[in-house]
Amino acid sequence: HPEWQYLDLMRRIWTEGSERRDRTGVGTRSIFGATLRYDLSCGRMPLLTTKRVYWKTATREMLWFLTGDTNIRVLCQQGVQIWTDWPLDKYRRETGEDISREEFSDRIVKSAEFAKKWGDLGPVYGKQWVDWPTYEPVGEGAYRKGSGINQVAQVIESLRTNPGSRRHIIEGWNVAEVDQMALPPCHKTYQFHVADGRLNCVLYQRSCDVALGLPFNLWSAALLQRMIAQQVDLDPGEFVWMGGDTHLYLNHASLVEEQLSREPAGAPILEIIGRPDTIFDYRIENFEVQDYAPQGALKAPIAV
Ligand code: DHF
Ligand code: TMP
Repeated sequence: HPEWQYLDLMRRIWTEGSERRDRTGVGTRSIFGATLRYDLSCGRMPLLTTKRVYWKTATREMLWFLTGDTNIRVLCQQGVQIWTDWPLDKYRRETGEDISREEFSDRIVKSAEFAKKWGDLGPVYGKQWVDWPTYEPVGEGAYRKGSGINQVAQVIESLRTNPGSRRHIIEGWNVAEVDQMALPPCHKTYQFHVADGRLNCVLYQRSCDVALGLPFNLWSAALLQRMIAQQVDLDPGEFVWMGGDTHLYLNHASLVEEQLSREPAGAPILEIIGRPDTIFDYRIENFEVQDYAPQGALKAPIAV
């Protein structure tokens, strides 16, 4: 079962990882450099069965990236709270107000003005993917903003017109702007590849929270690969995940021990209903998962 790769990685980090202090102060066990490979043929997806993964939440996040939006308001409106903790942390630090996550999210939804002031994550994934900033010289060392680059649209165009290219890349790591981001991109580089009529994808993730982030990241990247494959009329091929600092937070011990006592079972299938006109027209209703009977959800605190 392909999921043993995930469980083996988790076990290896937990038993052999180096203990390191990290930005959040929580502490991790970590290894540097890891690879996972999944065959996406016949609708198969890297969706974990040893715990329930909220694939609709991850899907809504991916669709939000594709709109270019970087404000959490649209996520909060859909009840998706996976990005709320970071703006909330900033709000608490800057105002000193002791506000719950629920109330903060409500205020983001109720007031466009509040959301504008407090809900933006900076130029994160969405912005870089579909509107990478450019600058044009206007003489005497001065520059003005040029029109942004839509990397996703360009990759789809290059896959159609020049499938043999080795330059099908979507890059999130804008060196000039990382310091304006609430979190610099973790899943930072996607590369696509066409061989034998199939679309393959490599994702490079510089930093990976194996217990909470990785289950979402695997699903989301494979989802992006499936949507792009549909748009360029190729079958989905292999998805290869590569991690840099691949870690488990020390406060995830009970999740890790419970999950490592479970065994994977079943092969969930993603069906894409219909064929939207462009990569930017997919809606949550276009996705249906079959044969997904996961074991129970596992809760753990997220390091902010
Ligand atoms: N920081 C850290 N420390 N780890 C992360 O995985 C992470 N991921 C981010 C932003 N910052 C991060 C964006 N993605 C959850 C999953 C993915 C995600 C953020 C949060 C999460 O909390 N998952 C829980 C709850 C899911 C839900 O609320 O629907 C889970 O049990 O999977
Ligand atoms: P860092 O910026 O100090 O590396 O912290 C980011 C943390 O968030 C780290 O634990 C990795 C985790 N993370 C994921 O695993 N996947 C994601 O998609 C995101 C946004 C973060």
